[in-house]
Amino acid sequence: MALRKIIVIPDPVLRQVSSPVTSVTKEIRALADDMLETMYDAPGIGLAAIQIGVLQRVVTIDLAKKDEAKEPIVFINPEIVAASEDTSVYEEGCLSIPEYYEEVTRPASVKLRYMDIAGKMQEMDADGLMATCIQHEIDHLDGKLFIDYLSKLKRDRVMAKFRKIQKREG
Ligand code: K1U
Ligand code: ZN
Repeated sequence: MALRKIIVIPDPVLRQVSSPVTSVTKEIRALADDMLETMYDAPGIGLAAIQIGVLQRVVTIDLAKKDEAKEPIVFINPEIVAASEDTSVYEEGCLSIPEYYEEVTRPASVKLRYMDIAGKMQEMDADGLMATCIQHEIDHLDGKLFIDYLSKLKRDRVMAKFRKIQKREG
C-alpha cells in the first residue's frame, strides 16, 4: 500500500474522462488499496482514481464515523441506472478543492450498478450521504467537479484563488 498525492485544481487532469476497467487485475486491487489509504489519510469519505492521477473508473467510499469500524467500498465502473426526481441539498467538499464547501442539489436517491473488487456485478440503492457521495465521485470519473453546479461567479472566484496558490507554490 502507498500513500498517493491528491491532485488539486486547476490541474487539467481533473477534467479528463476516465476509462472503464476491463478486468480486476492485481494492479487494480493495488490501486484500490492505495486509494483507500490515501482517502483515510486525507481524510475524506470518498476518492476517485483520477484524483491521484489514474484515469481508470475506480471509486472508493467509506461513510463510517471516526469511532466506528471501517466500512470501505470499492466501486469499479460505477453507473447510475436510475435517479429519483426528488432532490436533496448537501454541503459538499472535495479533496481536490481543499477547504472549500458549498451546497449542491442532486437527486436524493439513485440506483447504482458497479463491479466489486472480486469482479462481481453489484446493484445498490443509495440515498442520503451515500447518494450524494457516489454522484460526486462518478462526476470525477467524467471530468466534472462540484463547483460546476455553482454560479459562474462562485466558480471563477474559487478557480482564481487556486490559480494564485499554484503560482505562489509553483
Ligand atoms: O471526492 C472527493 O473529493 C472526496 C470528498 C467526497 C464528498 C464529500 C462530501 C460530499 C460529497 C462528496 C470528501 O471526502 S471531502 C472531505 C469530507 O467530506 C470529510 C472529511 C472527513 C470527515 C468527514 C467528511
Ligand atoms: Zn471531489
